Amino acid sequence: MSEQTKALIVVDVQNDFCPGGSLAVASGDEVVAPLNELAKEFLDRGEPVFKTRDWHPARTKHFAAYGGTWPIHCVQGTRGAQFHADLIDDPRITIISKGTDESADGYSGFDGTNLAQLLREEGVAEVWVGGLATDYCVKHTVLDARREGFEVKALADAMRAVNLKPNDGRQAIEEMRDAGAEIVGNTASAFCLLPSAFCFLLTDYRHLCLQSSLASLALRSQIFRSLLKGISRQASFFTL
Ligand code: VGL
Ligand code: ZN
Repeated sequence: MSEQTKALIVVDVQNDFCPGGSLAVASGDEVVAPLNELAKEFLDRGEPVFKTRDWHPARTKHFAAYGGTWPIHCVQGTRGAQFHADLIDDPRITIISKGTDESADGYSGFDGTNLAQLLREEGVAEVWVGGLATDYCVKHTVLDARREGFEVKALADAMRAVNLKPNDGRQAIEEMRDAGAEIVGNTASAFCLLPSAFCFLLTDYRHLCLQSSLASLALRSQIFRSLLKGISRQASFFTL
């Protein structure tokens, strides 16, 4: 359990990436609850929380209409670019706008922003990253965080993939791990030989205990009992 200063980075939990949005990620809205929980814990401990937002000009080579890959999404000032209505909103959270350059994709929260500088100013050594989408903005944010010298925990339960190709999410997790990010949460169970429900339980348990560095034995056993009740819900792993 490291005691270095941590920050939480919540990547692009915006309407256009959630069900009903123009670039909807399957089950994208499922990241809201776990990220809200974590954000509250970070804020309670006085640790910094950042929310990035994809914040494109109306005309950018990022969009298929202008030679890029994607349908129009997250145009500055539109409803689609707003954060999901249930995502935590708090004056202590710093919003990082990215993807504002009309000649670049701007997937990473570090690309063309002052995020690295802000993290260093706050003495942050380790970032926890989740959000949307695993195979694009989360992945690029994680890889840049490693390049910038931060320790990274990638929150597998609190991210979802676009999966233009079916394995993209899985592959993105591998790339993040290869770059030195620690993958916490359910994805670890993909390499576990125990029956899957049991793996989910154990990886989730480990994850939750990691989250609460002060977790007493009593709190841990409480967490364990509540996880036992929630095993069936863990099937969401397969949609990652
Ligand atoms: C993203 C595709 C296009 C993301 C942003 O937030 O992952 N994906 N723009
Ligand atoms: Zn975009």
